Amino acid sequence: MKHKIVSPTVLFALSAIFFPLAAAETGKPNVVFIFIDDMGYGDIGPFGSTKNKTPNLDRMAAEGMKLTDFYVSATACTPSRAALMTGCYADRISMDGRVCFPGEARGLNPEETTIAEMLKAQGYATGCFGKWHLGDMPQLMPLNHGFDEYEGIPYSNDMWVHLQKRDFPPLPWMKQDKAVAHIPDAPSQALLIDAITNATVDFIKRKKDEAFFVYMPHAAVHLPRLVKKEEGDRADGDATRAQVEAVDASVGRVLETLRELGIAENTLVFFTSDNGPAAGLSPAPLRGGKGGPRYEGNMRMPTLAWWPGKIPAGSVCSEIGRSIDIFPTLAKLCGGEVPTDRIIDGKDISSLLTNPDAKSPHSELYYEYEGIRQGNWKLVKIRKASRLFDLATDIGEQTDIAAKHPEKVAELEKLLVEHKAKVTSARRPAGAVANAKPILTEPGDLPSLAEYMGEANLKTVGTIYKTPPKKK
Ligand SMILES: [Ca+2]
Repeated sequence: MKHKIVSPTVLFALSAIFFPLAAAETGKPNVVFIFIDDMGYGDIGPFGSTKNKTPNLDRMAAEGMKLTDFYVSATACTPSRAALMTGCYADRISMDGRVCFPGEARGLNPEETTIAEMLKAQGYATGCFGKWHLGDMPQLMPLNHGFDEYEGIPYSNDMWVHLQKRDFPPLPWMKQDKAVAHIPDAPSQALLIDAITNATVDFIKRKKDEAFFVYMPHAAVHLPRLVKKEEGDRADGDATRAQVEAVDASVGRVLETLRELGIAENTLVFFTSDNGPAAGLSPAPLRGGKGGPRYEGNMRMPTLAWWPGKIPAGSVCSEIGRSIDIFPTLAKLCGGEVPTDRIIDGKDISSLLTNPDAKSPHSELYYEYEGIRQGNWKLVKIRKASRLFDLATDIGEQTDIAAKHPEKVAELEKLLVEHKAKVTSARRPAGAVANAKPILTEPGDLPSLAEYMGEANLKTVGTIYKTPPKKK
């Protein structure tokens, strides 16, 4: 049994299990958090893309808020997700560094408290639909981290049989704790966006009369990028553009479902990405990409928040917000409790969403241990050397002004060293599971996801291999 934090709201939570109340009746908002994989700052219309057509995200921004200075806490899937789920730096909970692999013993520690557990204690129905990637052993999966329902892939869609030079087990499509299909082919990859959206919409429809939390981590736009032929055709055969546009359509379906059910005004929807852009995607006008040095484009994400009637329509927030702030922010908005028996790094930024004059609680922002922002000063470490930029005049981090401002460099370096010392001196362990093994060793009689969805003959556009396009 997992340790549960005893709270005065337990009675309420228990009563909510037997007498579920719609969000409108409880005064607590529903929450849908949409987390895209590897999408860059410049990939959607509201953030300046002219290549990708994203009418649904354009509308979401027009009806809600664009957050221009919202950051994730890491530059790869696993640490970024661990930080979001717990409100803690990935390093704090030993989920930094490399990503989780199939059948690995390591994952998000069940002793940590996730957003789902925090909201479940408040009577929320909780669902996770999409790519988890915080450990694939049962003890580490969503059902043991506060989610009532789970459907999706347990780790990245490139950890599959077609990734050359690696011997991966069959990639399962999970429903609750069982593999119900697997992903061996292009049609199954091309259906991931639909499958995740179908599960999300179905959950929202079933839970419309309760307060609910949906975590929707899309597998897109991570390589391999495969799309349905009609999606590819609409994007002139460009599978990357087609995937971004399919993600846009998915967001449109979710928002339309909320409108049709009459619960839009009581639902907070976030849209952001888990790290900087992978090959073929865009950080514009920022510098950076997935992994690599901590330039803005590596960790500043295209972020939207939508809550009709609560978040001012067409608003722009340029205050610093962080993915680790989502946990305490939702605790504030939904009446939940932030654990007090351990360090939680995130801070409540709920006022930024509803008050145009609100200021960020962050005087400094840290890019893991490789960078720091203070106001418009940005220091980034490149092979141990410090580069300094003025983001007010140089958002693309092109002109290093470290030599002109040695005192600012010294001040920021000192803060960065102190930050690292503070986090590393109070790290908690990752989860570790004995006798870890892959979920599937052979597909056996399992259908492919395409067969499972009745689309075995689906035509696709894109390539099944991971090999990224050559840089121009
Ligand atoms: Ca990612």
